[in-house]
Amino acid sequence: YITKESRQAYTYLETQLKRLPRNENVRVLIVDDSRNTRKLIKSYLLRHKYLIAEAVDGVSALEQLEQFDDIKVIITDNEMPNMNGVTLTSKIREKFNSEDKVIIGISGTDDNRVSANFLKNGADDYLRKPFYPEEFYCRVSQNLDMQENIATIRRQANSDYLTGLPNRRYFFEQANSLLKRQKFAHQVAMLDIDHFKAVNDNYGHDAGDIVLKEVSRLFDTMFGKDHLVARLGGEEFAVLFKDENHEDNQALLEQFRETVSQLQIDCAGKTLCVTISIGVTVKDTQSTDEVLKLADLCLYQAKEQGRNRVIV
Ligand code: GH3
Ligand code: MG
Ligand code: MG
Ligand code: MG
Ligand code: MG
Repeated sequence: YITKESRQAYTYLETQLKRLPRNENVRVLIVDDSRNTRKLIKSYLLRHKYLIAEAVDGVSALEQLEQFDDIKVIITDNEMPNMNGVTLTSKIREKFNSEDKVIIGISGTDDNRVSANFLKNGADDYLRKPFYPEEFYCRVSQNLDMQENIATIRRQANSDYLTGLPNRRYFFEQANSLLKRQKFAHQVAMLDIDHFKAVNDNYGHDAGDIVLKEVSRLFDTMFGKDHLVARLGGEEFAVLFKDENHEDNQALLEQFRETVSQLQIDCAGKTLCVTISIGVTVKDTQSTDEVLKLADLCLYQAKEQGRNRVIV
């Protein structure tokens, strides 16, 4: 027999659960040698639709992390056979920072040094057993919020607002580290839309923005998956090729140039056409600046020779 109140309470719970759809993709690893503690934490988490993985000690926790790459949170006890929680925490931190994996230490001890040890070794938070479910949920979801906020800020810092492409900052950061450990001479191309100022002058800045977005989308589709691409600024783009197939890449750039020249871009009832010039260089160097300068020299020649062409 279901009372009106219990039905209301149930409906309320259902709505609460529906408001937490994010949890459905978040896997939490519960590490504790006590079967009862694991069971309790698991019941809390399942109620909020988290995915679960379990481990009985630090060693099996590391195995679970290998097996499930969707684990975002690790809740770990300290005192366990084989490997304790503090050691597990420091081992996880050798590979992953808080952006990748949130670690929450738990322990039944009233020794304050345990919480200090957890935090010193890279845990994000600590909970004393036994804990109230409300506090438990808050700690887990607040740490996840933090993780998500950092990811958002990082995404924003690395991408260009107008086109969504990686920005100059990201390009230099990635190119620097790629060129530092390069095993072969990388090919780099600079691209610049021809007479772009005229697009703005003739059709307005908004039309210019639409052209930039359209060209960027095509650029990203053709090169973004396999190579490092960016909008360096204005109507200038760059791609650093991650493979050694120089001739194939050149052919791809030629194909891109051709496709851009055939684009019919729809801007408030008008159809716009643009062309793009491309400079390509191959240089065994560790300096992103230097390789871009060389590509820019080729780009300059492409402009000099009449635009809408690829110069190597
Ligand atoms: P060239 O063929 O020699 O490259 O000529 P250009 O007109 O493309 O080159 P120029 O450097 O003279 O002009 C680039 C223009 O790009 C000027 C600037 O107003 C415009 N621009 C830069 N960023 C943006 C943007 O985000 N949106 C729009 N609409 N225009 C932009
Ligand atoms: Mg224990
Ligand atoms: Mg330019
Ligand atoms: Mg220019
Ligand atoms: Mg230009």
